Amino acid sequence: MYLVAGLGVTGQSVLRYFDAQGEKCLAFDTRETFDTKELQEAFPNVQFATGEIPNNWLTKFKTVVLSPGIAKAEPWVAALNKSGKHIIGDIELFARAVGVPVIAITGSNGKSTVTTITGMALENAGYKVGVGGNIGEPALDLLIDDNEYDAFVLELSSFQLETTYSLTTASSTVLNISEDHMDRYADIEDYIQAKTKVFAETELAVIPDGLGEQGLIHHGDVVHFSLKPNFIKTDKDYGEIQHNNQAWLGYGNTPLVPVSAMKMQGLHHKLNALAMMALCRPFDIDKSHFQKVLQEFRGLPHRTELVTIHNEISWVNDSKGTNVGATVTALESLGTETQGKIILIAGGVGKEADFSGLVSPINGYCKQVILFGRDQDIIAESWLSATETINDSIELCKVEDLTSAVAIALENAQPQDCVLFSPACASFDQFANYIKRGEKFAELVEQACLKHNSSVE
Ligand code: UMA
Ligand code: ADP
Repeated sequence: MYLVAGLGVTGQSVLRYFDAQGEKCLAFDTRETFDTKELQEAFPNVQFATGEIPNNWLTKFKTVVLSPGIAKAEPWVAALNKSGKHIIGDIELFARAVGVPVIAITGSNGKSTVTTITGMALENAGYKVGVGGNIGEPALDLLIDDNEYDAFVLELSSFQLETTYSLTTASSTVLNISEDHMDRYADIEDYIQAKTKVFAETELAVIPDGLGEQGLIHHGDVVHFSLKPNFIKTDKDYGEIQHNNQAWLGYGNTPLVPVSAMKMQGLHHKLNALAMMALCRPFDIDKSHFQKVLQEFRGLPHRTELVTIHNEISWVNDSKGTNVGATVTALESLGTETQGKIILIAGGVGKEADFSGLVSPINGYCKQVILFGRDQDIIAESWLSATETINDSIELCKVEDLTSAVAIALENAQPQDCVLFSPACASFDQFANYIKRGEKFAELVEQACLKHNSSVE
């Protein structure tokens, strides 16, 4: 028998999966206040508990299906493990049951974008593709829906990979590594180890230049991608190629997509596109499908998404910028195209990150930084004590919430400036998730601009 631990999006998908398989399970959530009534009605044969695992359950289950939000290091999980229980996650259950090729995508940033465009390219080429995992649709739900998929494209988090042991993939990637979730890992090496587990049983490892391959376990083929000049040496290198006096993305001496045709802008999206094309290599699809997707796809919502241009000021929502690396990318890609200066709004739950990496792009592109949310003091303090500190000319202010942050940005922004909301933090101190946070920002911006219009009239 299984114990399903954590009853959020993942845990509930596990319950549906076991129900569909006729598999018995017990279900548990550490939140004492969690109301199990609805779940009890939906799964009358499952026993539920909250707060603590009842003692008389301990002999009943052999395996714990752990939600990604619960750390394996939690004392009660570690104790179960020590007592001989197996600890697995939803992706392990998926791996044991799946019968068609899987593409797996992890990394610190760009996962959802690459997962989406990879799914689109295969779809465009005529495959029926299930796209899910950390991106939102739980992987197990894809296994039990009524579709007969030819392939799956999964976004996997380091948390999910920690509890996955037998996933075999047609291709997989770790897109990039920058610090994230340091509240869950002893150090960056520990985090890298969780991420690179994705290569363990892959037929094609898609590796960014500079990842550092020492200690990487992979038995399959390897391709690399990079935007460094003259990077391409063999057919297994993906990068930028000059063709007909134009820059193209491609591999070896095969150009696939002209850069000028891409809707998504910025160096990071060129890297995302290269990774996508390399991941599709085992499927041998025509370049016209890559071209179509990259010509049409504008990017996902809440990722450097333009909310509005008002009085020549652009307001950009990058609520999915939940770590330092993502915000650095957003500052660098918008900074080079903004004629004025950037006002950065950031803050929230810092996940014990090192925020000093933001100082240099802030000094390069910003005129003001507005911090809000739980860890604003920690962030400001880390900038003051960093080797390189924020220039005196840049105003640093701290406010309680996003409403005040938008009001201050509105007062200070001038024509040609860009107000960038890229928190570099998780949202759960003040919002349910990054989507709600991004929606709130867009709503506040619309209101602020309307108010500003009526005061000017
Ligand atoms: N819980 C406990 N005890 C704990 C912690 C959590 O019982 O100590 C319970 C909570 O009470 C809740 C459940 O576990 O009932 C929450 O589950 P969860 O935190 O594992 O999250 P899910 O709702 O299952 O959503 C997860 C991913 N969330 C996390 O990994 C934190 C979602 O990614 C993912 O979309 C979903 O599975 C489907 O696969 C979100 C995310 O923030 C977007 N991911 C992180 C990221 O992208 O950086 C990794
Ligand atoms: P993830 O699913 O890994 O969080 P997303 O595709 O949702 O990635 O993008 C999240 C943020 O990361 C975006 O807001 C963007 O600014 C940044 N980003 C996207 N792709 C890359 C990349 N290849 N390298 C660095 N940052 C990126």
